[in-house]
Amino acid sequence: MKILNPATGTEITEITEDNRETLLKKFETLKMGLAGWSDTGLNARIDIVRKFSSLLESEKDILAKSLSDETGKPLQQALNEINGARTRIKWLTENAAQYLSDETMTESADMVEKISYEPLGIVCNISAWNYPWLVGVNVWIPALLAGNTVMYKPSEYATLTGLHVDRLLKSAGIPEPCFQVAIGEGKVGELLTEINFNGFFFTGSYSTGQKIYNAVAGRMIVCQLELGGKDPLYIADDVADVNAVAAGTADGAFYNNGQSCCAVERIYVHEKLYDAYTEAFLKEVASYKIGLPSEPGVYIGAVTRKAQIKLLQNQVDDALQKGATLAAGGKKIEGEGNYFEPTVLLNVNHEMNVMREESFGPIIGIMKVKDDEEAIRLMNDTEYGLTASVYSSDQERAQKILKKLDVGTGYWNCCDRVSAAVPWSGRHHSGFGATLSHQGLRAFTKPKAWQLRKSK
Ligand code: TXE
Repeated sequence: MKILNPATGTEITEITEDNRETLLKKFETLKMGLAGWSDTGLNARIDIVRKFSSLLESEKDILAKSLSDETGKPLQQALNEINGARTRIKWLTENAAQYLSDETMTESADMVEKISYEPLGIVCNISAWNYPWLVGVNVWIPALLAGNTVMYKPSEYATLTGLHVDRLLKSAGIPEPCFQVAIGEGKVGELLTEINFNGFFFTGSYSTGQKIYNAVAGRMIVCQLELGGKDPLYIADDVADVNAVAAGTADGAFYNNGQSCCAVERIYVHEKLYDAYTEAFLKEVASYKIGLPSEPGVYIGAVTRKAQIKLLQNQVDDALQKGATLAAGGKKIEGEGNYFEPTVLLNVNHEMNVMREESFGPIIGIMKVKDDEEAIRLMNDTEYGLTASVYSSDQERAQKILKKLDVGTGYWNCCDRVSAAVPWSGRHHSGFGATLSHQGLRAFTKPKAWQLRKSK
């Protein structure tokens, strides 16, 4: 398998993909590691994971460069990702003892009722490329803390990062048979779904999530899916500082080239502020530096997958054909690498694909609405349900709107952010199950109820 640099189109290296035989061998290895790892005390596991986090700190420049080279992400954003991964690991390690230890629920003179959290066993994590460190940490860190062994399949667009993960986990003290990496494209993922894992944790697109869910459905095992989104954002008519809000929300749409599961994908603006907001938004977008990910100050790097350029162009063409106005960008940037201009479409509506299909790129539609009710109706008009955001100076008004939205995360005066302290979960085509928070720690366990009578 060739690893290409999406910013230059050049080959970085070539790596041998796994096949059915090598995957089965790795699975057998993980089986051998399970008993020893789950018997290792929780405190010892936490110590190893903390060591891993300090290795990330000491190698962050090497890791960021490698991530930037294989995904086209600006170097600074790659560094931010590694720092962000360390913040998540900190929360998970600080809270693991509280949420993974036995809990006594009732205790009387002769009876104790408690819960213990046992590892699921050997779990498989098939993962995405857009934030390989962050979405990876969400899964393999709590899985390992809880005593599972893990098969990690990084995306074929983040293979080098996957190999760094493996190397650094082992350097930190994770025993060889407790963590294995599966290398390859979609067909390797497909082969993994045929293997008898005790749980599947997938991060990626809706269509692949659906295939994986179908493939493992008959086996009565845990299957958790973190999928895409078409996340809406509403600007109410009472925001105080339109310029600051326009800059912050443009960042929510264009950071990482819009390739974030919780990127702002459609914007609704109250008619009273529409002109002022769009003017400030366009000014902000015009200020973005586009260029090689390694160049200082670059904000828009390369789009990771070449095929996405065609999807973005189709969305623009479809919108223009149906009456949208092109206010910025609109096409591929000619030359080496997968570059697409940061694109803003106005006068959009829900007949257009750009307001309904995930774009996963540097493109946004902005639509005028007359009141909160119209905004709520349009924000809910989607097959996805990951996040939604409301900007208003009135918390009560914002929360009233957010309560009516069928999403896993509601943001007030912020967007495109993930915190380890609260669950990360989708609804509908955005998937189900949760990572992060206490729920995400326990997602890799099966509860055992203990009913213990002290005397007969
Ligand atoms: O997904 P793909 P990508 C979402 C994001 C977007 C998608 C982008 O919104 O929709 O992920 O990630 C493997 N059987 N999120 O392009 O193509 C493939 O090799 C088994 C959501 O990577 O679905 C890769 O390793 N596996 C999010 C992985 O599946 C298969 C956070 C994902 O590939 C397979 C981040 C098959 N048939 C991104 N085909 C959230 N909600 O938290 C491919 N794969």
